[in-house]
Amino acid sequence: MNDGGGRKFGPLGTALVIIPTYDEAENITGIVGRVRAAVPAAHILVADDNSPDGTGKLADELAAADEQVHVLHRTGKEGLGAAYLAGFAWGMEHGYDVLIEMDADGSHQPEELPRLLTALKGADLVLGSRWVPGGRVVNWPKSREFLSRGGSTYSRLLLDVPIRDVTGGFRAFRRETLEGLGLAEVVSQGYCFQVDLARRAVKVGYHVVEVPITFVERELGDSKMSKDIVVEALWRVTTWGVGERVGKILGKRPDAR
Ligand SMILES: Nc1nc2c(ncn2[C@@H]2O[C@H](COP(=O)(O)OP(=O)(O)OP(=O)(O)O)[C@@H](O)[C@H]2O)c(=O)[nH]1
Ligand SMILES: [Mg+2]
Repeated sequence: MNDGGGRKFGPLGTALVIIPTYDEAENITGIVGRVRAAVPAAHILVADDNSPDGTGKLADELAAADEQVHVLHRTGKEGLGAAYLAGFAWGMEHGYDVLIEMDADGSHQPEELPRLLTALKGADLVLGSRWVPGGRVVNWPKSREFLSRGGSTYSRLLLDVPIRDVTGGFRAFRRETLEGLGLAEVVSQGYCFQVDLARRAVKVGYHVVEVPITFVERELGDSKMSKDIVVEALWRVTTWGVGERVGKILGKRPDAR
C-alpha cells in the first residue's frame, strides 16, 4: 500500500451504512439501533433478500419509525455480492458520498465505525482488519480462523495485493472509489466479492488503509457460510491469479475482470 502519494482527499460528506440481510430477524433491530447510536449522522440501508424469517418486515418497521433508515427489498437469495451491488447502486443514486459495508450479525461492531470514517479522511478505501496488529477475533473457532487467515494469505500472495485481511466485510468506500472499480463487471457472489473489490482497488492504484478491528463471532441466528462459498472463492481467486500471471508472460496489460 502506498502513502496516498501526497494526494489531498476531499471532505467525507454523507454516509450510508449498507447492511445485507438474510434471516437476521434476531439481529436486525439491535444492530440498526447500535449504528444509529454510534454514527448518528449516517443513514442505513438494509438490503434484504426476501428473508423467510421476516427480517424485511422488521426493517420496514424500523424505517417507518426513523427517516434515516431505508430498506431495499430484493426478490430472493442471490448472495452477498449481488446484495451489495444493489445497495451501492441505490446509495449512489441517492447521492451518498461514503458507502459502508457491514454485517448484520454483530461481528462488525458499529462502535468502531467512527474509527473507520476517521481513517477514510486520508484514504480512498478503509478496510476493517482482523489480521493487522491490534486486530483480533473473539469467540471464533480455530477452524474459522484458519480458513480466514488462509484465504487472506492465499489471495495476498496469488493476487499480489498487500492487504492482510482481504476477505473482511467491514469497509468504508468513498463514492468516487466505487465509481472507479468497474462494478458492472463484478460477478463474484460470496465472500470472494470482498477479495474482488480489494484487488480492483489495488490495481486502480487507490490508497487502501487497514484499520484494526475486533471481530466478534455471531451470537444469534445462523451463519450463511457454506461449502459453495468457499469453493467459489478458491476457484475465482485462483483463476484471477493464474490469468494475471499468464497475461504478464504474454505481455498483456492486466485488466480487472
Ligand atoms: N441480502 C443478503 N444478505 C446475505 C446473504 N448471505 C449472507 N448475507 C448477509 O451477509 C452478512 C454476512 O453473512 P454471515 O452469515 O454472517 O457470513 P459469515 O460472517 O461469513 O458467517 P459467520 O461468521 O458464521 O456469521 C450477514 O448480515 C448476512 O445476513 C444473501 O444471500 N443475501
Ligand atoms: Mg457473520
